[in-house]
Amino acid sequence: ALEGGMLYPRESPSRERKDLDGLWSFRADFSDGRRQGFEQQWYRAPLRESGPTLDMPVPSSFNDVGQDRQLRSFVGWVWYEREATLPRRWSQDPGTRVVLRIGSAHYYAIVWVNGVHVAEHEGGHLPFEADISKLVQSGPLSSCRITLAINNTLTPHTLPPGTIVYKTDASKYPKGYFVQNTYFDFFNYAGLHRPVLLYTTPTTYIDDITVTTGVDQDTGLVDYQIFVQGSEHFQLEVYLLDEEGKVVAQGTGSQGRLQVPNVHLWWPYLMHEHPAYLYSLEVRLTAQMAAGPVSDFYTLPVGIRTVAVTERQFLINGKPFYFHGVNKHEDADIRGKGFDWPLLVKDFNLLRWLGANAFRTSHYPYAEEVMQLCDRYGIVVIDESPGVGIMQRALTCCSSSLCCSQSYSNVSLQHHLEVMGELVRRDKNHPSVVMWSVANEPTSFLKPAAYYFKTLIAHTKALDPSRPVTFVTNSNYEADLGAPYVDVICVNSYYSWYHDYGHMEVIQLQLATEFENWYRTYQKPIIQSEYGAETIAGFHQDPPLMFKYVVGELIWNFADFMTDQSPQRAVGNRKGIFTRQRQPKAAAFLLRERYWKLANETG
Ligand code: BDP
Repeated sequence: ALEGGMLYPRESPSRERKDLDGLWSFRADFSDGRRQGFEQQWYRAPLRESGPTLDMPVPSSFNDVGQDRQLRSFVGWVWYEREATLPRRWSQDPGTRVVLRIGSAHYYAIVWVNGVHVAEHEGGHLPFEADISKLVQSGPLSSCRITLAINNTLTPHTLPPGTIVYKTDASKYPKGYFVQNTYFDFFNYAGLHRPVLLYTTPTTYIDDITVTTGVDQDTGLVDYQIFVQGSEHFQLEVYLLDEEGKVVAQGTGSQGRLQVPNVHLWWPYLMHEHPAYLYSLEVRLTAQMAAGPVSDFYTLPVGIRTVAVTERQFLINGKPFYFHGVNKHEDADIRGKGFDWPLLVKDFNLLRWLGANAFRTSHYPYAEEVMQLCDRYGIVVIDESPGVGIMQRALTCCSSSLCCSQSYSNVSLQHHLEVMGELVRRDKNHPSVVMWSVANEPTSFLKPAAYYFKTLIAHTKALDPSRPVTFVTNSNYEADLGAPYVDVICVNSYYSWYHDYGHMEVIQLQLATEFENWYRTYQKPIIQSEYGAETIAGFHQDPPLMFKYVVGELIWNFADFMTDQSPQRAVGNRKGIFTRQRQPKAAAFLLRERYWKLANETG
């Protein structure tokens, strides 16, 4: 899954894009074992020929759009299909490369075009592609049929992990009865959650670009590396344009350093009067092919900034940065985890209203469009992998440590390494991303956690030496075996919420002890990466910066969100400072006061 680049599909003089969002045909495979679709090869002919279909909007989770309880909690294979009509030049010009791109399909996906298998992908939160040029150019067809089979089953080796438990007691459960257990606190929405599209490039094309930036006095430094596919004989020119469209630096070749005099740095939005400054890196490729010259153009937004961590501080452009923000979810009524522009813009407007300068993508990578908006709005991001609920002592799956050891097994680790590879490849060029989080609340006090997190964090740092790496812990400072390897300690705690219920008077003492213990042990800056909204009253009377080494606080959670049903969760998790419909609760007004105060003091 890691061959080649994963540049966001942008139109350019050499590239076209065709969005395939809208209504798709859909069917869930309710057969025993869920294999009927494969046995009957539903991808061979239009889906309506093998049985009834539903209209399914894309992007959206399939769970909440219908009235069918069975579909809402369906576990297994669902099938999506639609026809795409192609411009003739795509299907007739052998110099055109046609790519099918799926923004995300939760969780495991198999893709066919005109009945031919073209791609498979594991993991629900990252994009994948298939080059379908040969297929669309092989016949007289000017349309193609795209079929996806998507399976939302979570196992000890998926990210996030889960378990399937068969209930065999015939006096209590029907034959073949099973449940999907998960070890995280949000609903396992599934389907085509993000845009699906087709795009073109020439057959010799810009496949990937990696940019890292630095600053030397007034000069910005942009180190670039460009990967080209399709030919070994090509020329590359790169131009860096400022916001007025003026060329401020240029270079040639696959790699190099651009120097930008009087640089405008990318700043978080509260730290500068002209924050979030974005240059454009225009890459122009020319190649001599047998059929004649070929050119490809790609433009990448570039923010020039530095990130560094010291013993007590988190520095952006050399200045101490204090995270005052939120944890989010991709979650809303009806569409579930489906990408939605109005919701996205509303959320960013709310973040600004709140005075929040940062969020963590709890607990999985968010849509690429979200990351682009963070770059443009100057919102700082801790970019989290889907490593949530790793090796929870699963009560229902085992009384022994069987599934626990599976989640820290080599198979799981290998997949986690690959997911970090896909995440870094997708998000490496976003100036808003200042830190990677490899996991949330793993059982990092268990023995195998040491090797697991050492390996995972070292791997992530090797992929991207320019950013700090962390995971978010709720283990005790003495017991945590992953903490030695992180750059910033991120701790979740729910004082007077999950223990000492309601005793807000002990929060200050417990918080102080916890921070001091962590700092004494590791001499690393600390972020309070979660705390319950209901305890905010206890927080807001504290002096804003009690501890010099605490570099941030991210409230749990931005908005109410859906969870599985359980006695503790009345239609979802209600710790949002906004309702699920994005109306502020009283806590939002309190937090707003605190954040704007912090903004005035720290930026
Ligand atoms: C934390 C988890 C988060 C939960 C939250 C809660 O990281 O996913 O939703 O607790 O209990 O432990 O509300």
